[in-house]
Amino acid sequence: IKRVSEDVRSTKEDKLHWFPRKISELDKCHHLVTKFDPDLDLDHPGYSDQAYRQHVPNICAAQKEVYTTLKSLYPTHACKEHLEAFYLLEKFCGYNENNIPQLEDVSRFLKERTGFQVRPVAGLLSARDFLASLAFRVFQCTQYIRHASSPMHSPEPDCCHELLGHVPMLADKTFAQFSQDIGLASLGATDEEIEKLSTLYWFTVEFGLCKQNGIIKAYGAGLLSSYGELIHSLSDEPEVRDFDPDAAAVQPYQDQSYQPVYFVSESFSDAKTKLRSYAARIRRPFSVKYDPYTHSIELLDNP
Ligand code: NLE
Ligand code: FE2
Repeated sequence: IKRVSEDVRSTKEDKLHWFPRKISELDKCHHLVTKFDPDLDLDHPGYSDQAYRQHVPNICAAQKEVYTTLKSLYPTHACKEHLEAFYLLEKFCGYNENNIPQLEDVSRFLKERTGFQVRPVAGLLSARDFLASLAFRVFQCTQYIRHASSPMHSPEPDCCHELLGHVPMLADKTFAQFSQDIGLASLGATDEEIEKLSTLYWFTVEFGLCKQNGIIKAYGAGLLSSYGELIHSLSDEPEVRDFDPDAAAVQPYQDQSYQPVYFVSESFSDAKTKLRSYAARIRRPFSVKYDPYTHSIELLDNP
């Protein structure tokens, strides 16, 4: 493997989508999509609720119920990695039903465990920008909270989803690597590949199931933050298929209601191996390597 020389690099890149090379360039990965904006989306439960739209604190209403109901389901429904981290987050990071933890504390916790960090984002990011940040082990977090009228399921990510669904999982080493691998695969990818990678992300990081001691558990953040869907996903209603990245990457999905189809992985390391072989087949004129010392991306010539 050798470094791509500067001149080769610039000609190749002309045809490529820009992507961040160092962690500070994530400041440019801030493109928001207007979907689910309570000011613009007539179907949003907050559209006709002025107080919600003006961010009048409505914390207690939604938060307490979401927290306590989910917590009561975790022992039977969540994978063991989530359970372990959730226990630590309660102990050390101020997780409880009356409190919304500070992102800074959460970030400190994650950095110690897997080097992941969270940063606030003002709304819903474009898939390309969101995935690019994962390449640097940065997770961009929404900060608003779901409307109190729908505690059991929110179609959009909110702080309950980020803090209860994503954060505990990002504390696991194998899962953290899996997440970063999706991010690395996305850098400079075509729009079609981004679409497939975000679908793959959807059926794993968001809605993935896994087997543990022969029993199916949830590891997807979208399940672990929605008690309605968490129960649904482990009931006999949905269809459950073995995880296959090629199939998951093109499986149609919707983001309004519960999923009719889930993919179940044998383990995180199995999912990681399968994802790596999927990613290796994405055609790019270079390969990428993350340098954890400088938090930057090295471009390598393809062999
Ligand atoms: N449906 C999830 C929840 O209620 O927390 C959010 C999913 C975000 C992709
Ligand atoms: Fe999410």
